[in-house]
Amino acid sequence: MGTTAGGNQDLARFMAGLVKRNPGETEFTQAVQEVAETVLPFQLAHPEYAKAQILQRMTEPDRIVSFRVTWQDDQGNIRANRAWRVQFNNSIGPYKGGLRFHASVNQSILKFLGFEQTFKNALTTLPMGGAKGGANFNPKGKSDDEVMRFCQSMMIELQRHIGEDTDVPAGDIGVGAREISFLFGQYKRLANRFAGVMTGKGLSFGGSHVRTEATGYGCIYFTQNMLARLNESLEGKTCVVSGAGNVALYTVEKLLHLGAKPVTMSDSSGTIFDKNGIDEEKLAYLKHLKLVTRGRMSEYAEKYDCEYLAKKAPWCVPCDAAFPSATQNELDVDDARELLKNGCKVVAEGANMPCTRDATNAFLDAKIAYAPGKASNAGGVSVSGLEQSQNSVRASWSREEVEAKLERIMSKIHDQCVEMGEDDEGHVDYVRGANLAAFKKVGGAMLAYGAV
Ligand code: NDP
Ligand code: 2IT
Repeated sequence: MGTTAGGNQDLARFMAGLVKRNPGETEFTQAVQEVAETVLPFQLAHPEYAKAQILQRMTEPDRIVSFRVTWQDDQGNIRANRAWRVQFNNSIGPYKGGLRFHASVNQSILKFLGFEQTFKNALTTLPMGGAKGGANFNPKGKSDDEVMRFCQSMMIELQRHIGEDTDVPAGDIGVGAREISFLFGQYKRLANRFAGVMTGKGLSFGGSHVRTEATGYGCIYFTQNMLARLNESLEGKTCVVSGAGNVALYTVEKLLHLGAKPVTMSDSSGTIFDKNGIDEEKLAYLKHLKLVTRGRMSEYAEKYDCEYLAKKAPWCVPCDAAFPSATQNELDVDDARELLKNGCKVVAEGANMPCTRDATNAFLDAKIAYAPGKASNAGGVSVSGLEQSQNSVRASWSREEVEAKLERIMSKIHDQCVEMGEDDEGHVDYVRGANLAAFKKVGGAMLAYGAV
């Protein structure tokens, strides 16, 4: 928020330099712009940060490893994909962040995700730096054997760059329990050591209870915290959720625990709108559909005879609360206006940067309870951090213990946002709060290290 003419000029200059250094990287530029709008004025008002060029340094990854992954498909054809690990910032702990497998993956997307991850991880209160990786490999329609061969080939290179005190990857879009198992099994074989170098592992080989559920559950815990400040709750609220993957499924599950009424979910082909609400039995069907048979949401619409909005997102459905949980830029300014017009009062991002910049601004201007992903979806990486702790001391904490810790962490993330984002009238700008709290933490460590 460059409130002065001078502030706006500084921001414009800063962004022009960034765009020039990162040509064509629109997602990365977008993520930095959102942070710079709040953080640059803060840096300029604090000469020690300005002198040390903290924001400038934080927008340049420590390193990017880019490599080819060659594998063989079931027909015997040789296939080649491009993969990356973006190690963004390890000022407050080893690099940490997921791996994404999707046809759209490129360096710009992984840089935006690694940059955001640095801020998110700082908010968790756990000692984790920020990173992201992945490949332009499309797992859709591939057999288990093909996915296994791809993962094993990818790890041949990735294993050189990761380690429990160096960089600890996990899952993201297209990388779930199956992929993590193939990747970790290959690491263990290549390195001849069993160590906590990845999170999201199976329970019998070093995984943590509640990691699978953590992002969705955490997003709803965060929402509960926002609503509690307003003397409100989720009970009885109509909720729209996008996506049908790991984050969306457990967002719906926690909404049901709290007596809310989720009415939509979606995939890249369309949205199901179930007026009667997605209940526990329908959710069990969905988990099987998405995680076992890897089917499409249209199958749900047929089975339960509900409305199917082909090629559409859920944002036209009237609701009290919205949880975008699929992918970046899935909700634009027209969608935001429609949600607001229909009375939506709460938006919590399960995905990373699902709202375009204009959509975010529409929510901020309307002063609804709006949580940016780096705060509200931090539950996943938080339980990853707890998995790392358990691996370090070779312990396995109970489900109750991990869930209680997750709930406490989400509450602490919320409180940091309030501390840095509350205005004189008591309204909280969670974007501002999250950006400033994280910047102070990571930037403070960088200041202490001097010019390195
Ligand atoms: P999954 O792969 O489990 O599910 C992704 C879902 O989003 C699928 O339903 C998919 O539909 C849909 N989707 C993906 N890309 C697109 C697209 N381009 N257009 C429309 N729909 C799309 O991923 P996750 O649930 O793990 O991740 C969802 C979001 O949450 C991502 O932004 C991720 O970065 C973020 N996140 C994930 C965390 C985690 O722990 N897993 C933690 C924090 C954030 P389809 O099957 O048709 O592709
Ligand atoms: O975006 C994210 O926070 C994740 N995909 C989870 C990262 C992790 O290391 O658990």
